Amino acid sequence: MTGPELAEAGRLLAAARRPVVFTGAGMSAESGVPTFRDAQTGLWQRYDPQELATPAAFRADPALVWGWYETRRRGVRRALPNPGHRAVAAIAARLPETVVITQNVDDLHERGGVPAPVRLHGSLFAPRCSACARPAPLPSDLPPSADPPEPHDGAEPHGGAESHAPEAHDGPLDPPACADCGAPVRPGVVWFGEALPSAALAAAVEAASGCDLLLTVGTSALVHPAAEIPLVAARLGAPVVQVNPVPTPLDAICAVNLRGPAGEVLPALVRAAWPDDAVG
Ligand code: BJW
Ligand code: ZN
Repeated sequence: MTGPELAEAGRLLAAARRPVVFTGAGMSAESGVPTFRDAQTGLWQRYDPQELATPAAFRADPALVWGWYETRRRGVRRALPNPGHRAVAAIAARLPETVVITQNVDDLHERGGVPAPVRLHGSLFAPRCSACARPAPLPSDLPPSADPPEPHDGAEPHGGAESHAPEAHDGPLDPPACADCGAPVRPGVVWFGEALPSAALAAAVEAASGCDLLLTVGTSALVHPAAEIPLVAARLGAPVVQVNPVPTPLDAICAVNLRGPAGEVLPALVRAAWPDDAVG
């Protein structure tokens, strides 16, 4: 990231009235939540998505899949929003028509100050029946070995370098049974081959169609249809600014590529847009 690129992105953000912030796993990487496709640390380097993130995988071995997601959910519970999440909240506070669209299944945007992001791929915190779709309660986070989240005073919001990756995979765990029909409860996320929630997808397309800036953060832009959201905005003339340490397929359509980690670049971008504000 160079000074002129940051300054140009800051100008675009300061001029925007209806920005969309579109986020992927890299948004939460500095909170210690692993991405999917990064070399060394990505989940798909260690786990086969076909065995864990498809409807067929759940049918074949519900305990394997449920246990893996429970381990990840507990990891996310221990993670904290990082300065990038706070910067997104600062943008939304400054520009009330901001729409935050996330592919992430964690709750770090909410805890970072964005109460209702548009969720394209569901949530780790919204399990439902695999047969009748009735929402199911979250399992208790006990046993007592689970560390409680650190109290957070807002002064040092970084989740820290500590990884909350499912290193110590707790192993298979039978899912609870639905209180209505008795079928196994499943994670409330979108697996490969499943349709995205139609209301969320429609809201995302509408926001991207009407935005005057799209800021894409921490996504490899390889998974469809979510990856088409920045393309919709670009096609209709909105500038696209990308925050990512490495190139992605979106580079070519971006007005500005800010190469760097979200937790550093986004606060710098907010400062560049509104130098007189005490944010970031
Ligand atoms: C940092 C950073 C830092 C690191 N700061 N940045 C068109 C073409 C080809 C294929 C398809 C197509 N249309 C559909 C498909 C099939 C498939 C698909 O896209 N496959 C491709 C992978 C080839 N799509 C689907 O199956 C979708 N469903 C569908 O199309 O249904 C059709 C249908 C219609 C009607 C009825 C029925 C069916 C569903 C996709 C669901 C994706 N689910 C997952 C798992 C969610 C649950 C879970 O968490 O386990 O969603 S997969 C995974 O990928 C997860 C993510 O949300 C998603 C995107 O990943 P993301 O966020 O981009 O992460 P990474 O790891 O890929 O990238 C991280 C980035 O961060 C990198 O660029 C880093 O450099 C960067 N980074 N540190 C900033 N500090
Ligand atoms: Zn049921």
